[in-house]
Amino acid sequence: MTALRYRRAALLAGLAAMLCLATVEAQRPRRKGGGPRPNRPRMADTIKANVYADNSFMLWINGELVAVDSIAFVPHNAISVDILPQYPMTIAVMAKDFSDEKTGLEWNNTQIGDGGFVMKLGDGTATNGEWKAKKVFWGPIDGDMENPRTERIALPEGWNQPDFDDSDWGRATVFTAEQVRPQQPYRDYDFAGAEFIWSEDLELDNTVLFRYRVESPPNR
Ligand SMILES: [Ca+2]
Ligand SMILES: [Ca+2]
Repeated sequence: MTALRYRRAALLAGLAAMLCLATVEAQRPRRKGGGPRPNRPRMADTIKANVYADNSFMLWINGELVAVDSIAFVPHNAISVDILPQYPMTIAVMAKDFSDEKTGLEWNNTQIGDGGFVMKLGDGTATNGEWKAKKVFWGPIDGDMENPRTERIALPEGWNQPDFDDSDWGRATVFTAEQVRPQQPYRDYDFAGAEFIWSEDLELDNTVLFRYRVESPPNR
């Protein structure tokens, strides 16, 4: 091969390589606005949230609804969902003891039912007396089953959002498992270290809001 031929062949090979690189580059998916690709959340980044409520609940994480108890009344089911934690993390829960809207009673107005809520996250966060609680529906007032009356207050605006000011809410009251008497699904999931909470009255407070803020991953 002459020197000229050799240089021409090298030039062609170089051009082909550049063309190939350009094609690969053109095929690479691009993000709008360019810039480095953000780290996509992976399943490995998620943690389990185990939740049990007597009788039902809705759960918001950082202002987004992530779980709704699919069975409103009986049986009391436990739910385990994957959530993507981002800290600081605000947990907001609406928990409901099943009760008639007008009387606060259950089972065709024949008895006063009780509530109870427990939750444990894979990062170690668990319900306890540090959580904030606010009752928004309660009755029968004074436990009066002869003349049952209930009271309800409007949900505070933005109560389930991270920036909501819950400083005037009280702390949750802790109850023992013996008091709440959870059904079997409670024992099918890991709730070790988590405590049953409610507002002050396990029987008469029927709809309760909870809030808890996790500043950083407790396990790390
Ligand atoms: Ca009740
Ligand atoms: Ca109940």
